[in-house]
Amino acid sequence: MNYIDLRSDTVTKPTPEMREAMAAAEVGDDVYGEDPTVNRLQELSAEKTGHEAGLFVPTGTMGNLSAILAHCQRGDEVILGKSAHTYLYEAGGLSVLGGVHSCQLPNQPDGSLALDEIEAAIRPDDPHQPITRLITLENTHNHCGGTFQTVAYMHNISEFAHARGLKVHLDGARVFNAAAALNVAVNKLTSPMDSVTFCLSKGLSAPVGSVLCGSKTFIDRARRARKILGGGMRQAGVLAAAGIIAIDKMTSRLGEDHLRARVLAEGLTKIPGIELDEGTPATNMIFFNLTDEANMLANQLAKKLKDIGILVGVDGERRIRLVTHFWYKEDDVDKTVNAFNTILK
Ligand code: TLP
Repeated sequence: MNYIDLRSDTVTKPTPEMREAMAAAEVGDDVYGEDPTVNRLQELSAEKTGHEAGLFVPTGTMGNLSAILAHCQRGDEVILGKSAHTYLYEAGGLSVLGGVHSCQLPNQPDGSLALDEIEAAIRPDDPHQPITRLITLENTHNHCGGTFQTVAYMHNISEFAHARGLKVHLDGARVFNAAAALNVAVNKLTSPMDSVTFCLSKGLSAPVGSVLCGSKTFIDRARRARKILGGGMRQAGVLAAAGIIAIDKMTSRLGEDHLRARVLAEGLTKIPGIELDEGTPATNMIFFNLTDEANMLANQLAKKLKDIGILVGVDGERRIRLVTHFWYKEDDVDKTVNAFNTILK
């Protein structure tokens, strides 16, 4: 069956143009720094995000972990959100492999961390306690609903952190979605950060890869961390070629995914048993709960939808996540609303 797949934007397959570029890519051994296509992707990424250097990594998870390992020593502490992807869904890599402690603060509804709560969490100079070293943010914020934080916030937190001798890393897996929602160049959000990871393989449709950006000295340390994690790739230019197209051609169209999410959400509001989160969708994610009226749980609904060709993300007993992306087309919106209607009415 040809499924309409709303489970995630990670399901996006490469575009025909990407496949052509991958086949034609000039390659070399990237561990020797000799892959011209990887080098081009890294330079382009650094330029876009307003940083000195970039590092191509296989996944967002490895980008975030390489960043944490490059910023922190064993026994250091990272302040991050309770709902952060790095805290919830990266298998605790920072503690498992880095010996880095985490301090989790509640996320605000837009995914941000409150500065007064960060202030209160910063450790005193005391040998009983870990050393606060890094703040990690997420923008857009996945678990908070694909919400975005503003340019002013990114500047404020960076100034706040630097005044206290701390660094800030951004998990910007979908930071181009945040930039599209705010209608600003992405560097407005990323340049105040000490480092940023963004993903090529989510809404931007590349098959594999993320890029970590920061200063030259930071990226030198992160390259060593990537090697430790087994992420030193060889002729990775075949992948980077798709990444270059992801940045050049796919970032400017993300607003379409946001619009499609809004139209889909409007259709869903009228269906009994569906209670959309307030303000959803902020970008390309729709979150909702099933009420008693639905008379079924999220996994039961997901199974029924699958039987008629629609895949959705189950995010809790009664909670569903839908993510729009390049391969979710205009026609699919009506088909999706009709499918929900058929099952829930
Ligand atoms: N998110 C995936 C799942 O892991 C939940 C998804 O379907 O949304 N940061 C953020 C904010 C992410 O959403 C993800 C992936 C990552 C990092 C990790 O990226 P990968 O999967 O490339 O390691």
